[in-house]
Amino acid sequence: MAKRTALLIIDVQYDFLEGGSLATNDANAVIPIINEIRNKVHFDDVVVSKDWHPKGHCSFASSHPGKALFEDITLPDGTPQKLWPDHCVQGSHGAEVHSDLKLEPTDFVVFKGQHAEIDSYSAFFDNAHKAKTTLQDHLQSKAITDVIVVGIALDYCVCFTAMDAKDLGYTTTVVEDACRGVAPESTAAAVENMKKKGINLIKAETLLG
Ligand code: VGL
Ligand code: ZN
Repeated sequence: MAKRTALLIIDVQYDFLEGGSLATNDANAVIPIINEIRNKVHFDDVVVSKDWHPKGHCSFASSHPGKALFEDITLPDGTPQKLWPDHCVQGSHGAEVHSDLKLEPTDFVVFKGQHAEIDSYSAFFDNAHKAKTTLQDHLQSKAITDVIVVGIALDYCVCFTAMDAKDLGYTTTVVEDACRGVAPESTAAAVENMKKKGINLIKAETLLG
């Protein structure tokens, strides 16, 4: 099968960037790196994911009176859930992709986390692995064999997306310096888990050099 590569740009939305409700440290630094990768490397397909929650989403601490921010709970269906500040509410400014990120009309936008009762860190499946997004059908329609994953957050949505991509049979690469994580410990653990799974972790210079 001919190698065909997609760039997956994960959740570069205002709420995860500096000043956002769930800002990750130094997050805006990924934007020029991702833009440079796009400018210098040819991709057969580019996908932009958006965390896209309804008001009152089950991942919001505000939806669980008596529970604390960042607490780990179990949802009624048994799925583990960390409780986040309200973020990426459908139609809000915080849910928009940063205007400095270079986008093209041909980019494929995938929405995730739209269902009130289940979260979706991965751009492929919800956290219970019950429902899929539009991403896998899209990549298959483009005969994609390889994915390169960048964006936010390395320890959550980037990691979950890369793990699912690998399970689905894609040759999977994460550009570590084109990502930022929520917390150092979970980021280090995510990197180890991805390496163990056979996901390639590289630096942007490997693509750009
Ligand atoms: C994310 C926490 C909650 C992410 C999304 O994009 O990594 N993290 N929702
Ligand atoms: Zn979210």
